[in-house]
Amino acid sequence: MPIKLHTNVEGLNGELAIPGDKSISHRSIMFGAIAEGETVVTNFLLGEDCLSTIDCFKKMGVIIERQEEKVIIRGNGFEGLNEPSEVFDVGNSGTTIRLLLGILAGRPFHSVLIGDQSIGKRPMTRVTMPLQLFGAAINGRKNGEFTPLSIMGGNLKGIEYKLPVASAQVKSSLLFAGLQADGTTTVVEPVTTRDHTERMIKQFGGEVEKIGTTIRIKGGQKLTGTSIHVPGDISSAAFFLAAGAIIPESEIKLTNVGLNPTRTGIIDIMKDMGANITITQNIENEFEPSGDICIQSSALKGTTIGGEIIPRLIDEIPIIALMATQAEGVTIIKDAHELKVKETNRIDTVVAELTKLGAKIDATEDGMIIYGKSELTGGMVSSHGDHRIGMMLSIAAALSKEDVYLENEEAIYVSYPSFFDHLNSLI
Ligand code: SPQ
Repeated sequence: MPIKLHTNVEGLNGELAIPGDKSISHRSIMFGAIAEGETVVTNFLLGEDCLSTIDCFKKMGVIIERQEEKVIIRGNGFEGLNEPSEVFDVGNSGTTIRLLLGILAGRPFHSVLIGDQSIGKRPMTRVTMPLQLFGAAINGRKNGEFTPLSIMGGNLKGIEYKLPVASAQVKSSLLFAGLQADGTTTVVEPVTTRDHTERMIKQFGGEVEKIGTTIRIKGGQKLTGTSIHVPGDISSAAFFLAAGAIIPESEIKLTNVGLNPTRTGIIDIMKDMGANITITQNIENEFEPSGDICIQSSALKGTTIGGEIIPRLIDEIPIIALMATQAEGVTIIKDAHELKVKETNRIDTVVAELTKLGAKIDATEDGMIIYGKSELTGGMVSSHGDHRIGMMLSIAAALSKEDVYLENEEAIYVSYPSFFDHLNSLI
């Protein structure tokens, strides 16, 4: 059943504590499980994707206790992972399946991985092919490209690998395999991507060397359990940053948001577009920087987004596209082919759904062109099962004077279960 969204909103005002970062939450469980001793995670994201990660590690016998957003993992090293008697179901989570494959690549047992319909369409050869070079045996539908996948790991040898696509998931998967391989593994990225895995290796007492876009890791390292405080997810904050910028008479404060420089492309672009944004950095934290962000509505202008900034804002492109519909002039988004292989083809879904609401927007081969400023109208829109599309459309509806209905709103719960409560609290 479609839900009726809030429309004709006259200003969003108030303060929000943004829930924990999804990328960091996944990794905290994975590293907690392969480290030795107890890991305590606070402000863990209770989104469905991260709960899928917990479920997979429980199936390998790892003891994981959860009290609300606090999670305790009792790790016993890589050797503490046992052959699962059940299939791993990663649900909608690309991060879970790709990073888990890197861990399983080094384990001398058999496992099978499946996910939902969207996962069944996402490319896996980008991970399975280099993991096979390490020595893992992996099979899957269409020559290993799609789920269901099966893997038999063990006896890995370090590799040198140049990533053909800028992907933090592929890089992280190879680093997990590298930790279990004989010798050194070298991964070269075409462009720097989010570095939460590298930061977390150090937080767990491991070593990883990074020179420019080259990352080296030695196999056989022992990691030790630690404490992880997960900062708020800047990709979730992005919906309220954009809403605050484009809904007139808005003023919103977002507290304790992750400000890792590999994730803050949205802030750079918003400043470039003329957004009234103020950041107060928390006391410098070597693990993951964070701070408070204030946004006030202001006039925006179009811009061009492409090149090295793309991996720093890849998940924010749907909401940036909406912002661009409210900016004066043309916005061009290019070099963003990767959007085609996310939970949906995000070039197609953004263009189709915003067009339904009256935006002027064209799809291109590697992005989109948005012509501002357009008045948004009512209609029936769909998340297409993609959380970021669902949240973007909920903010778009707030600008419309007519009724807007959203199909498949439940997709939002994979990364932001309290999204609608937070939106309502600002109206
Ligand atoms: O986990 P999933 O489904 O791949 O989630 C997405 C998202 O929008 O939340 C992508 F669709 O985020 C990815 C991100 O796009 C999370 C991620 C990570 O945690 O390492 C890295 C990015 O993907 P990639 O393919 O560029 O490595």
